Amino acid sequence: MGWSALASPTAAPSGLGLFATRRRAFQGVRMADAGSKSGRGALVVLEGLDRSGKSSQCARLLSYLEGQGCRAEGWRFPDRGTCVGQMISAYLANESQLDDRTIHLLFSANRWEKRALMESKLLGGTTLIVDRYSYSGVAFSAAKGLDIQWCKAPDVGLIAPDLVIYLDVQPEKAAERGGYGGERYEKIEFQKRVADHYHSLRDSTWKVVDGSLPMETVEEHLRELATNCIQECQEKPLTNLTW
Ligand code: NYM
Ligand code: MG
Repeated sequence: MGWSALASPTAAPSGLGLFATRRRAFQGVRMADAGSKSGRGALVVLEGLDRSGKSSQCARLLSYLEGQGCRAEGWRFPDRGTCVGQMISAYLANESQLDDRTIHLLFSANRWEKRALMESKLLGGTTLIVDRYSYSGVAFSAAKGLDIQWCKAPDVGLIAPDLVIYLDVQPEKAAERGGYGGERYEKIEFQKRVADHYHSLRDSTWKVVDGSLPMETVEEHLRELATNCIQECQEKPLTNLTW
């Protein structure tokens, strides 16, 4: 409700001119990266409702960055490849039942088990484009009625993102996009509550992109945001999430 969208049809970047500027800026990133051992990677997080386009945009952004010679990896949470991730996956597929607080803590544990690797990748100069992070953890669990402060607590001490991009799509619109996949939480009434919680989690540092714009327009905004972020945080220390 009333989020000021960064990307609107009237505010769309003016095509090639702006993009050429960004491209030059990005070459600056590469040169600085090559010349300085201390240049770290950026932690860029995409958040949004189910079917908001995050996964497609993460993939597009990643291949763009790689094409620019930037060392980058695509990550996602939940990471279903770990033992904890498999428990989460079974729960989401309705193959197992878990208490609401238990599954919340498993989602958090799934981020904690990747924290050390995340830190070493970032410090080693690799940018991580991450599809969902702690904000999903809080928004989805709080939408079930769990206390927000309780939901935030287990993620204190994870690495703080350098950039959070929220792909803003109305729950009704998201539901129209090829339907939901049948996993737990993929119901419009639930997604509306999730959207309300995302709204209250958001602070002034978040970049909200109108996810209902054409894919290419969204992609261009993400390129610009990520490029700026990578450039700006190279010399900044990593910080921990404190909420
Ligand atoms: N989800 C995701 C949570 O409930 N808590 C979390 O901490 C995270 C990371 O899992 N509906 C929910 C959001 C999604 C579902 O995510 C699976 P995806 O991006 O569809 O694989
Ligand atoms: Mg999903």
